[in-house]
Amino acid sequence: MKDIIFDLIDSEKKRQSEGLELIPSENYVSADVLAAMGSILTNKYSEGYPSFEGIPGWDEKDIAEKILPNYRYYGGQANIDRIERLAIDRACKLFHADHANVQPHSGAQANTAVYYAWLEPGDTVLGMSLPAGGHLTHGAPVTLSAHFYNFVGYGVTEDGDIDYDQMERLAMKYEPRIILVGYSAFMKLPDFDRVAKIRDKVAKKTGEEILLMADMAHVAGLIAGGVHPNPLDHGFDVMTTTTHKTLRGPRGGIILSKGNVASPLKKPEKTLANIPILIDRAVFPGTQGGPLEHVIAAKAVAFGEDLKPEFKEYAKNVVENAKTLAKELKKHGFKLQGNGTENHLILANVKESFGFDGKVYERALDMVGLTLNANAVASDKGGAFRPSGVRLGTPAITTRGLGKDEMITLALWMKKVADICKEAKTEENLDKYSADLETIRTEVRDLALKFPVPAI
Ligand code: DSN
Repeated sequence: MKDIIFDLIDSEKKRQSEGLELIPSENYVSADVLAAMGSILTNKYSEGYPSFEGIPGWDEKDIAEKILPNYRYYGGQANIDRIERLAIDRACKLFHADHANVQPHSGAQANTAVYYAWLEPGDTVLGMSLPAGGHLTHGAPVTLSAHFYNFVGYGVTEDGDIDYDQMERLAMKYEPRIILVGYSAFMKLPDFDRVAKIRDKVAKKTGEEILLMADMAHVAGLIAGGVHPNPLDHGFDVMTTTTHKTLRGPRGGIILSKGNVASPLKKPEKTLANIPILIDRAVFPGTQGGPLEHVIAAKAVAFGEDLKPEFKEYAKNVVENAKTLAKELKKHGFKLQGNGTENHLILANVKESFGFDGKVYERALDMVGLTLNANAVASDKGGAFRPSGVRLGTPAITTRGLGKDEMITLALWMKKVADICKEAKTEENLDKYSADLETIRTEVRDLALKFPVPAI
């Protein structure tokens, strides 16, 4: 008998096909990425690494055919080594990195490994605070990162940009060992050069090396597509990212770095030049066991797709769609943090715009087939469970092929749903407006079905 799980997968296929995905951290993978992820590579154990050095002059065909040196703890690695090596090389090419560790199971694992590679317990990290748009793994009190390290948070200015002056003041005062630029709700292009100058100033004062780390999980695809600056081109030592957001790969993480690439067998001195080796050791055996080679294969396939010229067009369209959507929402009275967007993401303060909170709006939009998430805005008084805003973005709908006309329609639907929420005020009352919501639901479904989800 068919396992009920497969019925649920079919229901999820229907939900994805008939709705529009506006969560800015989600996307749709290609059939090839899906095939690699669902392959028999999941049967294999491969703790350790493939060749730890670059293979100068070797192209992808060489890697696929020649014997690679490796250090693994299991036999039978001939194919796995080549797959992982290709993932590493493609990632390095995409982001101009000297080294890539493609084994982290997630973005959180990637960040944890970088901290473990460079910090001692109690060391200070300067990162964006959570209410300003930072990420849980950047020192939120409930996380392991906050338990072991001392996080100091910088904020954003009125216009939604990083408060670089505050960052500099805090860096000079607390002398962090890592300065971290990264976020999950921020819509400006960061000034990486300015951050590098702040690092240099503090390093001059303390005489110590300070690691510059960028967590680019949200915008890695925009960097790969050439529409967002690359921190590794602007003095940063390390960049972490998930692979399933704008990169359109499988769920997972990677760590890219600049520096010497060499065997992770011998413990190197803790210097910035040795960061690639320190990171390899921190991922395995430091914080993870067996790598997920089926996922690494899918990462390699996705990176291959991201290196193609079509991906540049996709990245450009993601940003254009976000800008159009932001402009249309503003016309309808939505107040946006930063007054718009420079990337794929929009943060709308619905409480200030219309008087209801983000949770009511999230629920109402769910009822019409538009999926996004309630999110705190800077200096939010509503707390994590009743935030004042919603966060939305265009990576997934752009993959499906939606463009300018559809952004205008989308903003109009969002305004109609906001008008309903203004009257309903609470989630419980939304059922009273089910007929109005159903009319919009039908329109959303009709449009969504014209733009099929890839690989479904
Ligand atoms: N959960 C991700 C997001 O939605 O932004 C960040 O890890």
